[in-house]
Amino acid sequence: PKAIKLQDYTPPAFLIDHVDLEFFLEPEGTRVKSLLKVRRNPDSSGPLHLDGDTLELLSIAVDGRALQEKEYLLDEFFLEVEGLPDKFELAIETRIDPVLNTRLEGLYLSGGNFCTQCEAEGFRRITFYPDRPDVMATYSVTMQADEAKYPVLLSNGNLVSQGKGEGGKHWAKWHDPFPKPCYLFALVAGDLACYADSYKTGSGRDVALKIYVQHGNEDKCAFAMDSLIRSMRWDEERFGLEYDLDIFNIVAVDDFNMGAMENKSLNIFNSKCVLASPDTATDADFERIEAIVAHEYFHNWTGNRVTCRDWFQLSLKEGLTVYRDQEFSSDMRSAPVKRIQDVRTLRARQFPEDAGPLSHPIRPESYIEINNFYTATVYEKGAEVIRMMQEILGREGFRKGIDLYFERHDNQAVTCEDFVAAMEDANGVDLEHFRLWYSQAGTPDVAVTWEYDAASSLFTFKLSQHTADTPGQHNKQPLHIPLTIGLLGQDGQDIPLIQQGTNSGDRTYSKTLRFDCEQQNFSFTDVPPGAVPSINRGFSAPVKLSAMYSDDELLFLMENDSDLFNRWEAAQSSATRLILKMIGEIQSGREPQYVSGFARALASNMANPDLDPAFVAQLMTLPSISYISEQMQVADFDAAEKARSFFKHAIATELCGSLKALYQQGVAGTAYSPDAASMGRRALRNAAMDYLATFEDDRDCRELVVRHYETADNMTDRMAALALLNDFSGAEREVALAAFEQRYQQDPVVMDKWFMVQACSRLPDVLQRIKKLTSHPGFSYKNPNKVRALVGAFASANPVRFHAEDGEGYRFLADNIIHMNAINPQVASRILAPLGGWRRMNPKHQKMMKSELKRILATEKLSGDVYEMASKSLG
Ligand code: DPP
Ligand code: ZN
Repeated sequence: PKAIKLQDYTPPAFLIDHVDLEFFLEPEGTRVKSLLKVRRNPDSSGPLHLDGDTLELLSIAVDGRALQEKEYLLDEFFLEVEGLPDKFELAIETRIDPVLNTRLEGLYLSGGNFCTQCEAEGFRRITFYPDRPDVMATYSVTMQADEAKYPVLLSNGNLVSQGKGEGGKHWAKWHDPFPKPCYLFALVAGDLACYADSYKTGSGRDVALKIYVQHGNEDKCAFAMDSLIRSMRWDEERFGLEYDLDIFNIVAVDDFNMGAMENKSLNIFNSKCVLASPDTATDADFERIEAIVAHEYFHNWTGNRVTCRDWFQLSLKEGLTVYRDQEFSSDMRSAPVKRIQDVRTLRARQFPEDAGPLSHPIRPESYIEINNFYTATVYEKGAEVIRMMQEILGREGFRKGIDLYFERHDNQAVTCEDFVAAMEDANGVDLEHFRLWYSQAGTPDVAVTWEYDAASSLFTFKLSQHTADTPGQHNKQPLHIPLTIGLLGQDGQDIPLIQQGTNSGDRTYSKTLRFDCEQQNFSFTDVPPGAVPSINRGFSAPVKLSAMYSDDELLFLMENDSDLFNRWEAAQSSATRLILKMIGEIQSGREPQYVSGFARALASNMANPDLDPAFVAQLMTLPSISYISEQMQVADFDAAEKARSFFKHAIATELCGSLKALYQQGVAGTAYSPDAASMGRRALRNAAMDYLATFEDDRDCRELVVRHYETADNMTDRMAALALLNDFSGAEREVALAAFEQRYQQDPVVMDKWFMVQACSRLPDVLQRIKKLTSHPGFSYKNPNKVRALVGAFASANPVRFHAEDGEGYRFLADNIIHMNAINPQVASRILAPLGGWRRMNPKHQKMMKSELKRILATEKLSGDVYEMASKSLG
């Protein structure tokens, strides 16, 4: 397979103004008639190039005249026509087989219903078309199907007309007045229940809101609907962006490669990202649903009204839209807790990606398969880059930039460069240096030391930055890093910051430094002795920080920092440091040593009535084994697991009394509600239980967890207990898992949790159990959620067992990737990344992992998706 390069971009030779599609829907053999209004692009030249994949061409005609075979060039993946007039109508008829479509790209069947997924390049599996985002057209779509089997017929835009056909068929015609690229096309035909509501926009437009789900799931739509309405209001208030059509539809399907898709006015969702009830969804699920509903809705402006010129610009819409959904969730819930969660995700997914063989800039320069670039880097780091611009320009300045962006580019397909230019022009600033974040990969290492001169009361930060080489990128430049800092006095209070050489008029307690050289100093005057710096407050920049804190200074920040993010950060740094030390002791055969300062600082936060329980729960959650292992030269997951468990148990022993009290306080029963305060209380109580469960050999504690499971009146509590029981080696585990299965076997969304929790068990026989589960009646290789829950979770979230000494974990993953390659290459390639982690393992494991990668690469009919991931991972 060949790489596609950003530098090779050329505008399309022909543009399309309008698309008229007609579908005759049948599971085996759907006919698609397409009528295109085409005109030559004055800015380009060449033949008309139409993409096509797995299509049977039935006919092609230009201005009503059928073309002979010698008049066009038909290849496996395209159709080209030369010698065309400047303006013409092109009629094409194709045949496709939705029932055979297991890749879930293009038109396929899920639960017997027709649905589509066209981003990034699925439309070419429906009809011949210039399948690239810079060709934008208006669409009319008519579909005809059996009325009894498919009573609901949906597409983008407004319903224009509908009627009955012959032989039990009916039809509907939809029209979307907004020009769009074909990746935003969608069609749904099926037997679905509808949950309806409405919304009045700021300017008075009435919008009908509908969520379509399988019959029986109507009672699980209320929260998604509420999230949608709050998103619509929020986007008006925060960004002045109103919805632009009279209908907004969401359809939930069980078989879906992604979380959800922002097709114009017809969002299609993975059902796990829509359906929620207290009995079936955890608090984390509720939060995720709220965020994804918002994300897809926000795409209506950032993505749909203004879209990407080419797929290298993916972060233009994804980074920006993730940033917007993060801000929304932050306003709906606790801002510091949201920031902590987002940084956890960034560190768990993006930092390792950027430090490994798949590292790429947020605007990649080449790809083999674009589906491989829906990455944490493009999404989450992309959002961080947008956040930094807001940090630099201020909230109002950022809003001015957004306004100008839409003023200039509405209904256009543009580039990341256009976005940054709008930010610059609206604010009269120069972001030339900042732009490097778009093209330079890798996480910068920022080292901070400081000096205090008592005689002059001068406190000096000494900053240095370095970004390590990444594949294909060497000798990195220093970046423009907005680094927000503060200073705490010995009393724990913030000290006013007076930067040397600047007007000391404004009293501020946090300041964003423009750190844009390899080494730079920043001095502050009138600082009393003993001040402790707080650095990268709110995680103002996505960097790896090393600062010369003493152990006591970290604990001091953990107890006192007014910036709650950094208070949490201090706890994470402190715990990481302690656990790494214990790992060293375990590796050299000694007993790990426990120091109690951390527990005392934790206890003081637990006892602080001014703190949000959701925040305290975050503070109590120790860094993951994966995160800890990433701080080691050579990963040792066994030792990391032992050290972390030892540490947790020691904290639990020291704080046993307060943990039990915290747990008891939380019991007071109120009806379940998914609001932030109730979630926080549950999180805190479950965090306390998590520590108490480390007394695994104590009967009372085992019983506490069992009782927690049995008496839970919501999924959050039930899953919290099940996750703990799942690691117990006694009968309790089997009893609980069986009860759960019994209760939820009819609900595929909930059964994903059941598969996943088992895939993540610490018990030594976990792989045997997983293999058995692949033949469970609820499991299917054709359902991406199931593959991700069982196989994906094992490889990415159970490092201790995945990296088992005998290499069986690697072999299992490779077997599954090879198997999935033939069914659904996108899913196969998405679960491959853990094998690329070989560089950080010991020589024995390196060898085993590399040999599995080689085995994958030797597979016959290897997809471009898997080829790209495996070859890059092997290096
Ligand atoms: N559906 C994916 C998302 O919304 C791709 N656009 O991010
Ligand atoms: Zn998106």
